[in-house]
Amino acid sequence: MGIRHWFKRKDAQQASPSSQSQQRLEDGLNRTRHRLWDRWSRDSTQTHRDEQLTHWKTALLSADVGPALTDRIISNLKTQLPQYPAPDQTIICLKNLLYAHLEQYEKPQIEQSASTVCSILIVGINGAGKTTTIGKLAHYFTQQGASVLLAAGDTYRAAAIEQLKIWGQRQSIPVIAQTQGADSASVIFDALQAAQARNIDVLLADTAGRLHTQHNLMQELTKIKRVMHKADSTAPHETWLVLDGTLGQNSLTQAQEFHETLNLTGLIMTKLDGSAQGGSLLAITEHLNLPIRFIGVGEQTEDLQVFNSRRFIDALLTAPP
Ligand SMILES: Nc1nc2c(ncn2[C@@H]2O[C@H](COP(=O)(O)OP(=O)(O)O)[C@@H](O)[C@H]2O)c(=O)[nH]1
Ligand SMILES: [Mg+2]
Repeated sequence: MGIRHWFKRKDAQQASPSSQSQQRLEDGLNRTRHRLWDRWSRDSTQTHRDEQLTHWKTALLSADVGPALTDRIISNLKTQLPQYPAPDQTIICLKNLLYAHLEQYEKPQIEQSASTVCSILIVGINGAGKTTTIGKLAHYFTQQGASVLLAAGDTYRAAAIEQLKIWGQRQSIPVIAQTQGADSASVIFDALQAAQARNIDVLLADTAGRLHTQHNLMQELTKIKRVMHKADSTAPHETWLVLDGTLGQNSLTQAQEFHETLNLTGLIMTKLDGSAQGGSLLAITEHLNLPIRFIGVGEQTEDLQVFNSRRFIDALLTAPP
């Protein structure tokens, strides 16, 4: 019985970034980069360390990195830098500290027996980007050589079912759906059984958006997990929360509550292309201690990237044009 390493298959597309996708990441993070780099001058070689650090402190806070992490980074910089560091030295030091922080939240692998369907449950609030992300993930896994099946578990709106079907049709990927108002857990249960019968590699299950404060709707998600478990005692293998990057750290409480109820195994942050607060990704990882699996940097199929901490920091700390 083999073990699957979805993100590291030998025959898969190389995970190492092309310069094109790094460019896309930089472009996506443009707003956050402007926040970080605003008023920074590379020519200020004679600027005292403290003055440079005042700049970076304000910059990190305005990019929503959060006060606790920002303070820690700044006080570490203070001990590491000479009194008059070259601005580039400051940036290299800053990058290294941020790498060290973020690296631990990178987990680019799912390890699982190859004989079972890898079932991934996608949850989050309305409009976070769940359905779109599932469409992009379907593409990603297909590129990795996996067969994929989608479950239209958002049964609240007919449009949501339709939206997922369109993603499926575009990529010739089967979608298991019922009609609007159907029981979400039973749609996902049927889909999991279908995936087992068809020997599918990856099941991606969509769910309706909900707020962490809506108790009954949160309970519905635990029911979905329970029902999946009936079809496969190891399912769901992953439960990923999709976070809207434009909300910055405002997502924190929401994420904590989802984690408490569902025991999440990862996060996906979307809309980093529309956010000036991409730094919140750093703060949120720290508070939740959960890996970031993917990030979304646009609405197209290819605007989803396996999260790579170094690439993310490099893109953030590349001055905007
Ligand atoms: N700019 C941008 N828009 C996104 C991204 N991901 C999703 N969206 C858009 O966000 C909106 C809501 O997405 P949807 O998948 O329907 O959210 P859901 O309610 O969580 O399923 C749609 O207009 C998507 O095109 C992203 O990474 N970047
Ligand atoms: Mg949706």
